Amino acid sequence: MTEIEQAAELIADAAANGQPIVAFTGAGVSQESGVPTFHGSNGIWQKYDPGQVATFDGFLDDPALCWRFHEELRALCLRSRPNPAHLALAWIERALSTHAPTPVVTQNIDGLHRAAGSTRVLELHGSCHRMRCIECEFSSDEMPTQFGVLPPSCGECGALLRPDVVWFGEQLPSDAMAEAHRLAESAGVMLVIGTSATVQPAASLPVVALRQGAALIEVNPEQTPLTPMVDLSLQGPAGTTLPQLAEAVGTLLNSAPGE
Ligand code: BV8
Ligand code: ZN
Repeated sequence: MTEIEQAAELIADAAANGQPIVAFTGAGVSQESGVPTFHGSNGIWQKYDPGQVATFDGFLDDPALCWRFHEELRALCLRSRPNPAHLALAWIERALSTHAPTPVVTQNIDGLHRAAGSTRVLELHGSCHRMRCIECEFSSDEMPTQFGVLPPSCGECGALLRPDVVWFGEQLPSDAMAEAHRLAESAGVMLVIGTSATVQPAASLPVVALRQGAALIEVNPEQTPLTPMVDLSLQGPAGTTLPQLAEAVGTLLNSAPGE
């Protein structure tokens, strides 16, 4: 049995027991959509210092530079389309919809999982398609294709607007993190896709799943700190591997008795 077939078996067994199949994703799942990863050779951090553009202090120090970084990233995301990896996860959600929940917990801010049709997506690090005021409650996901002036100011109170993403040193949205923790606690299988598993506290979720007995399947062309701990390591690009996995799951579902 190939590793893809073994992975499909783990998913089908968990689904048969109604246990959630949780996809935990990082920048690698969007790499084949043209959104560069953070730590890769063409990673975003090669061009920008995260201390300057992905911390609140850096934002206050130079809000225009911070907005230029996020606007460059948002323009890339607006030009990007979901790739076969995103589409395969959305397909698996539909195929298993009568068996088990298949939520996506993502570190990505590009919005591509929802664009691919996934309906249960937890964005732990926010979204580049949303902005909020640093002073009042104003927040909006209606952002212009391009701002006339950077940094933009709040129409309600005049204070600075910021991208609604989680910067280093900032707390993750407590409701999303609590829900993600609950999912990791109850997962039958966790698919760990396209993440270097280095940024905390998100990177602790696969360990939470492992500790309670979930089967871990990693999808990544490279090894990560998680690789020695996972049940199956599918070493390849998500855009190739996940469609193969979806097809193997489909074959099992169709051959299941009473289907
Ligand atoms: C917090 C939005 C505390 C930003 C992001 C010192 C000072 C301050 C903080 C810390 C510190 N030391 C540690 C910390 C904690 C810090 C942290 O973990 N730092 C790391 C670097 C050590 N974490 C934080 O600061 C977090 N907050 O701790 O707050 C606190 C607590 C309570 C109360 C108040 C405060 C906040 C972390 C969130 C930061 N924001 N994104 C923006 O866009 O502006 S993080 C950003 O980088 C991403 O969201 C993502 O999470 C991370 C990169 O990770 P990946 O997604 O894994 O991407 P990466 O490039 O690393 O890997 C890509 C992978 O894909 C690779 O493995 C590659 O092989 C693979 N791949 C490539 N191609 C493919 C592929 N896989 C499949 N298919 C392919 N085709
Ligand atoms: Zn305001």
